Formats: sequence, C-alpha cells, structure tokens
Amino acid sequence: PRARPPYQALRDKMACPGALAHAMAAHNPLSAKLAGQAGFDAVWGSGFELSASYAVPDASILSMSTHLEMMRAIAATVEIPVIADIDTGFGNAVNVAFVVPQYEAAGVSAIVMEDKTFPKDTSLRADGRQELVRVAEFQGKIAAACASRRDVGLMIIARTEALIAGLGQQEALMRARAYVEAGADAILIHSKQPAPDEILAFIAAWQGEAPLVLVPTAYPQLTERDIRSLGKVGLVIYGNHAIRAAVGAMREVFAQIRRDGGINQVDRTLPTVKDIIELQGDAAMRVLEQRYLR
Ligand code: SPV
Ligand code: MG
Repeated sequence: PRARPPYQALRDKMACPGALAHAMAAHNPLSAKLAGQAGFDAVWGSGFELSASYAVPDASILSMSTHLEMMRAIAATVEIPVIADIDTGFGNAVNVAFVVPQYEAAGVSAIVMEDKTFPKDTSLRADGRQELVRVAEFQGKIAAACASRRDVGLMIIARTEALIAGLGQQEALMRARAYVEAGADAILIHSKQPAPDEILAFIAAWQGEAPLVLVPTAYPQLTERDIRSLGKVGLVIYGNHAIRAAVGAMREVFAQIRRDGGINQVDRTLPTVKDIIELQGDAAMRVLEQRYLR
C-alpha cells in the first residue's frame, strides 16, 4: 500500500515556488514505465498519443472506455502520478459528473478537461475546427468535476483553447479566471504559435490565481529553465514525444530490415530481448514463482 496518494507529490511540486513539475506523454503502460525510469514527475495520458496509437484522428473518435482502460492500465504500472487528458469530458456537465469518479477509481491523480465543443478537433493541426463552449457552460463542467471527485486531492485542471481558437489574450484570461472561480486547481493554457510570444504575454498578465500548465510542443525553444524563471507555471507537459519517438524508431528499423533483407544489421542496434523481458516485470514474477509455486 502507498503511504501517500500519488497526487500529493504532483500537488506539492506544482505549489512550490521556483519548482516545475514535468510530465511525459504515454500511450500505453510500457511508454509510461519508460517515462518513469527517465525521471519524469508524471505521465500525461495523452488523447493525441492514444489516438495515434490506434491510427485514428485525435477528434473524439476513440470512446471514453478505451481511454479510461488505458489510464487504468498505466496507473497500475507506474508509481508516478497519471494526468488524464479527458478532452471535453465526453459530453456536458452531467456526463462529466459520471466520468470523473471513473477516472478517479482508475487511479489517476489529475484530469485535464478542455473548453471545446464535443466532438473536438485536435489542437495543433493547422485549420482545425476549434469551437469553444460558453464560459458559463464550462464553469458548470468544472464545478461538476470538482463536486463529483471522491477525494478533493484529485486535481481538476481546466484547459482553455481560446488562443488555439484565435480568440486572443483577453478572452483567454477571462476564461482562465472564470475557470479558477468555478474551482479549477490549475489552468492549462495552450498555444500553437511557433514562437512563445502569446504564451509569455499570457503568463505576464496572469496574476497567479492558480498555477499554470504549458504544453510547449509548438514552441520547443522555451526550456524548463526559461519556464521556471517566469514563476507562475507549475507543470510542463511534453504532449506527443513518446509516440513521435516510437514512430521514428520503428520507421528506421523497419526500413533497414527491408534494405538489408534480414535482421543481421539492426539486431545489435536494438534494445535486447533481455531488456524487454525486464521491462515486462520478469523479476517480480520470479519472486512469485519462488514464493508460491509448489
Ligand atoms: C494531447 O497530448 O492529447 C494534448 C496536447 O491534448 S495537444 O495534442 O497539443 O492538444
Ligand atoms: Mg489531448
């Protein structure tokens, strides 16, 4: 049994001035385990990554159950907190009130819900359909999320897509403040501008009502050191680097095997089978064998 719920470490780090928590995206328990081994503070249960791993668009195509069951499998595998990307909350405030306890029971430490209409379109695509729900409607969804959690330690992170939708900084700030008022523990402010200017302007104007969360995919030049120096940001999420790494690695190896007409050349460049067996949790299984097989 765990002495402290996993959300506590995330909450503590996000609340600590000068500290910055970091989360790596994962699309399955193995990628989550590798993120933990690399030293990330948390796993980002990315809808984009899971959609990509099913080779479907990140546009509310996968069902809630598919995502929920993956979060359950990840949370059962890793010790670090899991931050679930629940997109728009799979419906209205009533749906959210049923969804949140299920994610909580699956063992996640935080949920991130965005203010787009259902079905959503992915944020980083050029010319995506980006339509937001009314502010009051989303406040209701946040309030429903907060009220339906069994443990108030579960973090409810509200995400505004105002900048992604091209609505400007005033709209983004107004929405972010309204969402904190409705009970959000933190605000994820997303941008797809290739320079961090609009994010930096938002952070400068933010009065620090709640910690901010950034996903710097579009503006990778902003490093953790830069972000820490700004204060106000409690968490940085690397949103799709597990699936991109996997795609790049598989492409390269598959192509080489076709080029070489066999696995003779690639074999020594790959992680060993022994390495994979260890990642599968073989050591723990052998302990069970020793202890209980009679
Ligand atoms: C995700 O990883 O699913 C996200 C981040 O929500 S983004 O793809 O940038 O919208
Ligand atoms: Mg997403």
